[in-house]
Amino acid sequence: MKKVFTIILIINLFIVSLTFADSDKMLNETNNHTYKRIDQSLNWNEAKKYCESVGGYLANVTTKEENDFIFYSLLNNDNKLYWLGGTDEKVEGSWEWITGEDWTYTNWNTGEPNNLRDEDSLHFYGNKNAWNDMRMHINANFICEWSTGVTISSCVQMNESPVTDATAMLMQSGEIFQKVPIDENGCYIFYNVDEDKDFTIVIRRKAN
Ligand SMILES: [Ca+2]
Ligand SMILES: [Ca+2]
Ligand SMILES: [Ca+2]
Repeated sequence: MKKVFTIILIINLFIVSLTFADSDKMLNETNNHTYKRIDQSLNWNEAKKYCESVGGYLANVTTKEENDFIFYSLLNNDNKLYWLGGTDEKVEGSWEWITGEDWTYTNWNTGEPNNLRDEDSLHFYGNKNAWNDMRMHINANFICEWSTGVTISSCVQMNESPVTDATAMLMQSGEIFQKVPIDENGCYIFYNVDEDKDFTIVIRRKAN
């Protein structure tokens, strides 16, 4: 009886290790950004948070070169789906990258985006060099990206709660460089901050 149990355990361990076979962190020499394929099945918001927790962001694909690097160097020609950092959650049909980079290059599959039953987040097909919009709560694997800039992630403590009506602003020479909402936990994230420049972070809360 003990022998049988041992064999089953080994088989189970083998399956688990196959499921979590993330790629290596790969450097794209044309933009000096690094990327990693994460083979964990998470919904879009969880995948976004995962990348941020390791100092990066859900990949933003702004050129054909970057798109093809991800498809040919990181994806496995499998039938899985891979989240990218694009969304039209705020305004239906108005797609944007989570880093605020310009939404100009696209690689939609034929007939996409079709917003079928309210699809607001972007994924790559593992076996087709094309994108599709999919509902945010569906679980998929994903691609994290790291740029040469630093990502600043922080949470603010305010006396009163909630803090969801607040905005964090990255200011330089009196001008706003990035503006991001503060989430339900009081946290904000600035992407691709140039660490050689002085900057100030201003938390602004809407007046009641
Ligand atoms: Ca990118
Ligand atoms: Ca949509
Ligand atoms: Ca779709």
